Amino acid sequence: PQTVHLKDYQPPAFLINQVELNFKLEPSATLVTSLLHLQRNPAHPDGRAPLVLDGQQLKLLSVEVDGQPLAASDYQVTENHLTLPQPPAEFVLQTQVEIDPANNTALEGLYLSSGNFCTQCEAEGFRRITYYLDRPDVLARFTTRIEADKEAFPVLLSNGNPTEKGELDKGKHYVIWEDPFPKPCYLFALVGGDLHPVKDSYTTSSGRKVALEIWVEKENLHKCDHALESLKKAMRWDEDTYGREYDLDIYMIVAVNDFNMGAMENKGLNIFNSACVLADPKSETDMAFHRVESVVAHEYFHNWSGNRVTCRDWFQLSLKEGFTVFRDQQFSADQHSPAVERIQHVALLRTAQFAEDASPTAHPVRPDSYIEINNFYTLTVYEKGSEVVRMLSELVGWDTFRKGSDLYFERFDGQAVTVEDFVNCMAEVSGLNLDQFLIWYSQAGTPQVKAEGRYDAEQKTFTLTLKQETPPTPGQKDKQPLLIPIKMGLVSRTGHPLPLEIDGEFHGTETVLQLNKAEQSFTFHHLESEPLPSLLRGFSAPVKLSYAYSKEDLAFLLQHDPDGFNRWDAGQQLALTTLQELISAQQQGQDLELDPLLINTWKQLLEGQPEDPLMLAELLQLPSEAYIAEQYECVDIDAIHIARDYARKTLATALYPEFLRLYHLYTSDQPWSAEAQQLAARRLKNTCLSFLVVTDAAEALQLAEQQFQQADNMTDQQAALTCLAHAENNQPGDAALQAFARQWARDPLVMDTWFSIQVTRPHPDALDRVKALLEHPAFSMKNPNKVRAVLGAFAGQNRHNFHRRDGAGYQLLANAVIELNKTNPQIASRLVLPLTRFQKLDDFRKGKMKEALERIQQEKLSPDLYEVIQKALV
Ligand code: DPP
Ligand code: ZN
Repeated sequence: PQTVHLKDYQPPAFLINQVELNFKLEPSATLVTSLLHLQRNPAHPDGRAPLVLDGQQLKLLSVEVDGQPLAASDYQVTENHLTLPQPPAEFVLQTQVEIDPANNTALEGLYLSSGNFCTQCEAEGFRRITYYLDRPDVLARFTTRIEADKEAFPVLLSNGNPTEKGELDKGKHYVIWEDPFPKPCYLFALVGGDLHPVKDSYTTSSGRKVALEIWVEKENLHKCDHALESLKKAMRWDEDTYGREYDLDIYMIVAVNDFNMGAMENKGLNIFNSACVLADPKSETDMAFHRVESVVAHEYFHNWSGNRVTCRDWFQLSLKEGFTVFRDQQFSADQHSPAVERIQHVALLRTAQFAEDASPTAHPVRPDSYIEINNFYTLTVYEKGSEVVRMLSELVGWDTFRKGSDLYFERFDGQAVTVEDFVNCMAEVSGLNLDQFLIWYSQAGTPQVKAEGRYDAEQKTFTLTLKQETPPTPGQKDKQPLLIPIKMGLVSRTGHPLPLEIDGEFHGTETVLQLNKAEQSFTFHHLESEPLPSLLRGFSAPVKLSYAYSKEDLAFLLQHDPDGFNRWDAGQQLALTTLQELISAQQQGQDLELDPLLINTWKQLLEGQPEDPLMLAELLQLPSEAYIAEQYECVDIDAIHIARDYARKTLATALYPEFLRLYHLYTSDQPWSAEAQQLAARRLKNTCLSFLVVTDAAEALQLAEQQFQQADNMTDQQAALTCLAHAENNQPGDAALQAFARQWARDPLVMDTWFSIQVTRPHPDALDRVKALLEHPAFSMKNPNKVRAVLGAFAGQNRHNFHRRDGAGYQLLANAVIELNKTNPQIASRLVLPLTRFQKLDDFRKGKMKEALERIQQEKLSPDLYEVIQKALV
């Protein structure tokens, strides 16, 4: 496999102005005829360069130039290319190919999902449909004619507007679609199938009426309302917040069951994993509702950040993804609790993304090389990329950021651009020099910031010293200091925010320090007594910040920090410190004893009438095993699990009456509603239930059983089922699981959660259950959602069982990866990642993991898997 480097970028030798595609859809032999209006690109250095088109797994039937068939000697065909050595400067190329959607298990290009035709072209799937310049900087106008059997495929969709349709002989029909906006081929989409629409319309701020359509299988028609409402909210929000209006007359979303990603922002025709569009309260949880809303918004926002302005090359992927994730996070914060939204994003970032940034597959937000671009749709490109955009917005301020974004969209509309183009817009409107800031895009690894505070009682000053260091990552030994915005304040020991005076300048009670050297000090004046610093408010930079707080300080900040995010984080640090003491005790063979400070702090949280029940539910989450592991250079899987489990049980036992009181307080017999208060009540109540049940009290199990049977919504039903199925005594859980499977056997999305609940069972029988579930009739290796629900959830969320000392968890995953390597390389390459995270484990487990990887390496690997395994085993 070949490595592609950012530094080798060259503009394309040819441009394509116009594309006319003609599809004759047949499951095993679809005919694709393509007419490309080509012309030499004056920006290319070599005016005599050959035309090299990308194409994979295509059966080439004919090639014509300006209507004249070419002889076989006039072109070359290889596994990946069709080359015309001496083409004219401007001409029309017609190719005809045959493809086999029915056997396309990779789910890239044109494939069948539940009998319906659909496409996935990002990043490089279009080359599996026809010969083309499959790169994002070639933008063309597309006309698409689709022909198919009318009975089997009554609905035929593509990008843009439908311009013509009609009946043909032999029960066939056709539709022609025209997309007026030039686009790269990764945004092409086609759908053909027996689908049904839910329709609505939206009037834009300038008064244009847009038809909205969600296309699903008949049995899912009742699950579309939430996506439709979310779409309308997102359209309004983007007008209000970014001044961006939708541009076509129609916006369509199609739900498909087999999909590698969450969803895809094809121009005017989004294709979605059904898990990210369908939602009904009876069968989907509040979390699923939230996911649908945010993914619908995300894909909609791409219409500007991605489609109207796109990426020059795939190294710039974060240009559209980081910015769009930032936009969808802002949107969610505006719809819900901003602090809780922030908490949940940060929790994901600093477990999973930080782990990625410290792993063999670590890469900068803008990678500088890749073998398979599909391997770079990562948390680093998406989530860290979004953090980088967030820092920019903090540095220049929202109003200026908005000006910069307007400038970016105006200046680059219809173009394929780079990260520098975006950052330069921000520099231009703000007048700031952002050269150092750009290092965030090119330097991998999570920066560590050590903070130290010194109070001088005589001078009445507090000096904060900040040191930054980024650990080496593969291929990047030496790191440069970054520009790190540290939002902070000082809190008095009586719990009041203090005015900040630095070098005679007043900053109110909150400021953003700009750390841009390896070490820097900031001195605050006129402080009558020693303050407590509240640092990195709102998680203002994606760094690991440490400060030597005492546990009492943390308990104090948990109560008094004016920043909601930092209150939560103080609670997390308090719990973490307490858990780390238990872990040490466990490692030294001592008896475990939970610090009463944590119990008392939680007791205070649980007393009285909670001000913010949603936030309280967040405060009651103990740090995950993955986040605890992040704190160690050498990770003790078993001690972490035992300590956390012990802490949970001890808290649950000590605070049983408090949890029970709140459980009842927030249990109501009102019917389900999506309203915020109810949503918060469900979350808090179910958090309490999970603590009650770990005590194994008969009363608690009964409450869970009762809730399981009586729930009128999936949030409550699933929460109760999880409690029962994760209880040590497996009897009530197994009975509930059976009942649940009978109730929901016909709903594949609900069955996904049924699988996940079982494979995340924290007891030693989990692995055997996974093995049995892989044989279950509802499981299929061909369906990515099922693979994620069983194997992904087991390896990712059942850490200590996946890391069993006998290596059986590793072997199980390796077997699945070997199988998927042959059918769906993208999914195989994702699934293998947990096996590559052995750096901080004990030698014994390391050995077992490497053994599993080496066994996979014996196979004939796809480029996807080759790249990951080779990085892991260097
Ligand atoms: N479907 C992916 C996303 O929207 C890739 N563009 O992020
Ligand atoms: Zn995206």
